[in-house]
Amino acid sequence: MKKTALISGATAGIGKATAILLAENGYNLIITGRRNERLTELKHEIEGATLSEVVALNFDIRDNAQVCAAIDSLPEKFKKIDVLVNNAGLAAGLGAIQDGELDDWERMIDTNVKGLLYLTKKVAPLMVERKSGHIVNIGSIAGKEVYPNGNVYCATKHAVDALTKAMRIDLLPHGIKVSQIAPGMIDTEFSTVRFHGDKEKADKVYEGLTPLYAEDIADVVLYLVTRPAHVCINDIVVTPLAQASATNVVRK
Ligand code: NDP
Ligand code: 8X3
Repeated sequence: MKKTALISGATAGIGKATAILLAENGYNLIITGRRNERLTELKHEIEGATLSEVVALNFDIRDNAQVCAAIDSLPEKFKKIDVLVNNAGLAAGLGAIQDGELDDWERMIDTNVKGLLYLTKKVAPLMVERKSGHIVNIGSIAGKEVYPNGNVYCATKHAVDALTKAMRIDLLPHGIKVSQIAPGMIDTEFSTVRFHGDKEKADKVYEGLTPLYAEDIADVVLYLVTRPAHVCINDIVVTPLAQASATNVVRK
C-alpha cells in the first residue's frame, strides 16, 4: 500500500519540489497552501505524471479553525498520514529590531511557529493512534545562528529548532520519528516574499554564487523518510558550497 505524505506550503519552492519527488517515489499526497489555483494545477500535474493520488487542501496555516476543518475534511484513507513535512513558512523584512514592522513580525510568528504548531497538533494524534509516523520540520540555518537584521525570522526558526527536539522527546514512546532540515540559501520565492515583492532586491541575494535549489532540499526529505525503520536522522544543516555559515558567503 502506498504511504501518504502531507506537505504544508506546496504551492512553491521546497514544498512543491518535495511533493513532486515524493509522488515520483510512490507516495500519495496531501498538499496545502493558500493559492488554490496553484494547488489544483500541481494536483493535476502530479496525478497526470505518476500513479499517486493527491488531495489539495486550501487553507491559511495561521488560522487554527481552517487547519482543523481541513484535516477533519480528509477522506479516512488520507488520515493515515505517514509523513508530515512542516514546510510552510516565510521571512518578512530584513532590518534592525528598532525599525521592525509589527505586521511583518506577526506574519512570521503566526506562520512559522503558530501555524506549524496548529498543523502538528492535528496530525500528531493521528500518528500516535497508529504508533507510526515521521515529522520533518523545515527549519533554517537562521535557527542555528542569528545574523544582522534577521532578528524575528531567526527567533521563529530557533523556535522550530527547539520544537523539533521537544517533539522528538514527547513522541519517542509512540514510535514516531521527528527530524529537522536546516537549509542555508535556496533560490525560491522566499527572498521575493521577504522583500515584499521586490524581485530585483531578491535576486541580489543569490548574485555571484550558485545557491541551493528547492529540489536539493526535496532530495534530503526523500533521504530522511526512506531510512530503515530503526533509523531516525535528527538534524541536517545544508548549505550551498558557497556558504559556510549564515554570514560567510563567497561570491564571484
Ligand atoms: P516559498 O516562498 O517558495 O514557499 C513558501 C510556501 O509556504 C508556499 O507554498 C506558501 O504558500 C506557503 N505559505 C506561506 N505562508 C502560508 C500561510 N499563511 N498559510 C499556508 N501556507 C503558507 O519559500 P521556500 O520554499 O524557500 O520556503 C519553505 C520553507 O523553507 C519556509 O519555512 C522557509 O522559512 C524555509 N527556508 C527557506 C530557505 C530559503 O533560502 N529559501 C532557507 C531555509 C529555510 P501560499 O503562499 O500559497 O500560502
Ligand atoms: C532562509 C535562509 O539565511 O535567509 O531561512 O535566513 S536565511
